[in-house]
Amino acid sequence: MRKIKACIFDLDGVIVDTAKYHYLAWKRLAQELGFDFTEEQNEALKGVSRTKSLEILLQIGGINICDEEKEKLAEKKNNWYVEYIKNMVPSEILKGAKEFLYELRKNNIKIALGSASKNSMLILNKLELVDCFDAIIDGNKVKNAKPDPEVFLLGAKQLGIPNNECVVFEDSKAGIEAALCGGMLAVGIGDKRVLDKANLVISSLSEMSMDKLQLLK
Ligand code: B16
Ligand code: MG
Repeated sequence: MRKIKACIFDLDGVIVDTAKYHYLAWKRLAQELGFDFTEEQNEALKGVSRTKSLEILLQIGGINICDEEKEKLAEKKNNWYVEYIKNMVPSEILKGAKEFLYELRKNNIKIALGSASKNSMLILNKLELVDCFDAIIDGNKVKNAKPDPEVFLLGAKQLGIPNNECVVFEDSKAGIEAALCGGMLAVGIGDKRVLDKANLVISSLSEMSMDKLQLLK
């Protein structure tokens, strides 16, 4: 049986729910552009890069603009989003996340962040979680978005652990695909029907333990 030596965590939807702040900022942008953007439509943006999220939003609004304009809009959205997340507090950490991170640390399991967000440092600082991670890989360090495995491969490399001894925790379908494609085990957080390819699906990190981790296959 393989022994798990490292865990790599997605941020949004696994450690914290920043999706609600992304939604507020995208909705504000949509309204400024003259159309509505529902919470249901926001589902398609989870785990997706900022640029790709804007493409989806513009498609919903039937808006066609040049790349330069797109860049301006993405920046505008991000400025609003940063304003919202500046007020985040540690009590917003999702159920069981901090406890599981501590348990891993106690058991000498290496820990990395593998997130698409370019704002991950700001978020981890607000949540007072920076010291929990041995490596932080985010949207500033990778070229290819999930389902490409780049973010997780870089995490494993930085931790110095072989890919097949790493477990990825993800809430998005694309993230699960990325982990499996990188030769890692994947634990889905959310709906079993959506994350059906994962090796295990749980509803929050409070369901995880060292025993469950080592029994994964
Ligand atoms: P930013 P994750 C992702 O974070 C979010 O789920 C996604 O909605 C967002 O568009 C993406 O980060 C980029 O975020 O605009 O802050 O760079 O789930 O990969 O932790
Ligand atoms: Mg996520």
